[in-house]
Amino acid sequence: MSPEGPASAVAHAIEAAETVFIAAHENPDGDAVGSLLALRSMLLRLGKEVHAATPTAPPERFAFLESVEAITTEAPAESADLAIALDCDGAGRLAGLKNAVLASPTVVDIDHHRRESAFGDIQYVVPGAAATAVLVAEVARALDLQLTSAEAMALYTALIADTGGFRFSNTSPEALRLGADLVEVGADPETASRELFSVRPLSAAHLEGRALSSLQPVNSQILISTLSLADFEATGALQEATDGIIDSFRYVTGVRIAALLKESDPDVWQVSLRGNGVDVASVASSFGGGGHTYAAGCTIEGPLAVVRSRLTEALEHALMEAPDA
Ligand SMILES: [Mn+2]
Repeated sequence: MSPEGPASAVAHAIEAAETVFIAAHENPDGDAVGSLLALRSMLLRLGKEVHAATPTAPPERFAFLESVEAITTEAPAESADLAIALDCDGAGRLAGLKNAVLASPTVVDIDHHRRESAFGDIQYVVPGAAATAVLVAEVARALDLQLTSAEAMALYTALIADTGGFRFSNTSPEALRLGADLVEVGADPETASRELFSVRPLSAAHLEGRALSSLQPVNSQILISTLSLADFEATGALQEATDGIIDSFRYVTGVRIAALLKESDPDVWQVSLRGNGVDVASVASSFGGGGHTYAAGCTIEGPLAVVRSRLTEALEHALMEAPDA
């Protein structure tokens, strides 16, 4: 690692490369897409040949971001000089792109998730950072690049995605200062918040209605909502329409753990967890998932009743371990 710190080490690796493959995690969220687009634009301005990809395509909601259509789901035909993975808590999150990323002569891991081990030759992993976007902004600084308004918009979108619009506990002075800097160089906060958090099809509103009517308390502190494939079929909503639904019941009075189970394939349940002062990352990782202390996720397979009871047991255990509210 260079003595100036990991952002400079990343900058040097970028300067030394001609071709760069940048990738973010599957089911890319705002931080993944925004960080990827900003870094892509920065690299293009430096004259690099850039290939930007996510293992699964960015959701339609990100269409307002410039050049989002340039993100492919394919690995580059030829190995790039440098590969940079963004916002991945482990190389496994690169799914189908993992081998192509790891095949590059130099691999950089830029991320802010809490996890066991980093990967790659250069690790710029700061679990305390509010978003990967914060680290990408540091790389811009290390490269001496002034951000364009499109880059600022992409990073601002990433920042509000991971801080819930500057509402979550990761809303640090650093995150707020970066937000201000990004608005100063052209990010549009109203458009970013509206497109990211509010605009949605009617089918998504109907799906949220089903999620809320299915709310079942396990006890006074654990609340579980379930959306089956039948719910998606009946409403016509897409899988990604569940974004944000869990936050609409997370703060029901007295609740310390909220869980949303959504069926992505028959008997395959994508579990989102939110803890109010309760570590849910450990629950997610016990099922092979991961995430942040108070916002994590995992996949559990099996019939709903079995999945629910396994999850409930783990959640009750996490609650027992947690400090009193
Ligand atoms: Mn992130």
